[in-house]
Amino acid sequence: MNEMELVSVAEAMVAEGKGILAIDESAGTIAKRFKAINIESTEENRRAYREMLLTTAHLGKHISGAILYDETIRQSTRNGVSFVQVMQDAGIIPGIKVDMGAHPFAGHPGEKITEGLDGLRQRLEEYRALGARFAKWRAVITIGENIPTTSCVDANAHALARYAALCQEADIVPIVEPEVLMDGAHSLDESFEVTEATLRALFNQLYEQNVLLEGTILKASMVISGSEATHRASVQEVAEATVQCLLNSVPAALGGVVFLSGGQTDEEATAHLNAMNLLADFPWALTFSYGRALQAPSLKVWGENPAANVAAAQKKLAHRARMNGLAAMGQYEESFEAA
Ligand code: 5MM
Repeated sequence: MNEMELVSVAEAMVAEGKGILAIDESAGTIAKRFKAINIESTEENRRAYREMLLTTAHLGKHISGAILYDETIRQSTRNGVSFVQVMQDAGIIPGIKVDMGAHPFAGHPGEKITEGLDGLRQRLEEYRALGARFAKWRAVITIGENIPTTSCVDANAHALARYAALCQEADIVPIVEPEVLMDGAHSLDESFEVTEATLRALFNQLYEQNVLLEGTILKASMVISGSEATHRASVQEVAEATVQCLLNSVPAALGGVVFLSGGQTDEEATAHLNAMNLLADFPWALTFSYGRALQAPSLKVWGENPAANVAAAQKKLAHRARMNGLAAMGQYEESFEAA
């Protein structure tokens, strides 16, 4: 394990004013996104869409790294330049999703366990040779009646730590993502309680399994009201609760914190990140690793006419990257959206 390299890659991933572009949708998820815009999910359409995103001019100004999917890391532009090369030329660190998805957790109705540890050591070796310098593994925690159970939280935390240790052995920075889903009618307080318990379980396991925290990035969900809650917490309440939850449960030694957007609108996700960064100085950088909240406007425009709208779609992505880059420094203002 090259500790110096792990720490320097982790630092670069959360460099000031930059965050991560999550474009690691698995085959099923990208098909769902494409269906919503009436685009068929063929390999060529997926390649063309990801080429549009990755070749956006000056993307590296606000994007430090991008998380790819197994298919995408092997793809190239129409002109034959590999996506990894495009990213390296733009100063964007290539990352890779290595989990094999969240599956029903046996004996625990309504809960999920993420799979993908079998053969992971060999897959990481291959991804490193292909150019990946960081990886991602997502666990899914659902809030509902009598869930999450401690066994679900602990089993996912254990798997996340096993994955993280294997990544570091291969000189790949692990992003650990224990997503507490926004789906449901739960309150901000319930979200706080579950997120705190999940993070505590995760960091216990990372400690138990000798994971170098300085060479690890946490991808956290914000502490937020459920999407069907009757009372939705304000931007300020979400920011304060999220920061308090992290301060309660995340060691200062960690390499950095990036957030997922989890179904928030793009502007909501930016406003929340900005409000957090206005609160105080933290032991870690707080930035973004959004999927939907970075891609949504761009995907919509591209889907209207993939052949003709490349430049217009890239403009949308560049705008959201800039807005979130500013939010990562607490310098975002709603009025910038119109500019
Ligand atoms: C881009 O979506 C990622 C992959 O999801 P699947 O494995 O379900 O296809 C997802 O892990 C994503 O990286 C995070 O959830 C963050 O994305 P959002 O849209 O929540 O910001």
